[in-house]
Amino acid sequence: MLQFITHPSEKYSIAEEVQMVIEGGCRWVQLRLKDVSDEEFIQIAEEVIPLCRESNTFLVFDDRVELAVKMHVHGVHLGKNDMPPAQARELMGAEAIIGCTANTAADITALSGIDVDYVGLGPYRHTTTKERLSPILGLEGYRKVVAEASAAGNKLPIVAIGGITIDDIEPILATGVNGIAMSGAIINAPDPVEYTLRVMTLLTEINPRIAQ
Ligand code: TZP
Ligand code: MG
Repeated sequence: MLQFITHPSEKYSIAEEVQMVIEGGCRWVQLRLKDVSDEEFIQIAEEVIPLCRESNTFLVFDDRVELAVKMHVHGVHLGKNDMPPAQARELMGAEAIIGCTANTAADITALSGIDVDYVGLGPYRHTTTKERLSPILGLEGYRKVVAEASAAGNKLPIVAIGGITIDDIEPILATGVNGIAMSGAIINAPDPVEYTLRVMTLLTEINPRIAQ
C-alpha cells in the first residue's frame, strides 16, 4: 500500500503530481496543502478529483473535514491537533477512510475503540516536507511501536511516513508495518512516474496483497 502525499514543488502543479503517481500505479493520494485558503484548496481539489475518479484512486484530504464531505472524497487524514476522529466519522459516515497521525505506541493505543481505518506513524527519518517534526523513529522505533501496539491488542493498519525512499521500503515493512507514505522521494525523483512504478512493483513483490 502506497499513499502519495502532495507537496508544493517548483517543477509541477499539484494536479501534475497526482497525474504522475496515478500513471505510476499509485491508487491512494492524500491532498495535503498546508498553506492555502479553503478557496485555493477547492480549486486544486477540483482538478485532482476527476483524475482520481477516472483511475479509481482513493483520495483523502489532509484535515479539512467539511470540504471532504462537501466534495464527496473518500476520506481524511487527521493530525493530532485536527478534528477528533470520532467527530469526523459522524460527519463523513461509516464508509469514509479516516486516518490519524501517530508518533508513539501511546498515540495508537489512544485510538483503540475509535472507528479509525489506519494510522500514519512517523517520522521514519528527518524530512523537510513537514514542519515541527516529532522525534525520529528509525527502524528500531517502528519495531518497538509495532510490538507494543500488538501486545495491547491494537490491530490498526500502520502506514510509515517521513523521509522514506524506495530503498527503505523493504526494511520498514519487515518491522511489521502495513504500508508506506511518500512525498518528497517521488516528487524530487528525476522521473516521478518511473519512480512510482518501481515503488509499486517492489510493494507487489514483497506482498501482492498490500500493493495498492
Ligand atoms: N507527516 C509526517 S512526515 C510527513 C508528514 C506529512 C512528510 C512526508 O513527506 P516525505 O517527503 O516523504 O518525508
Ligand atoms: Mg493536520
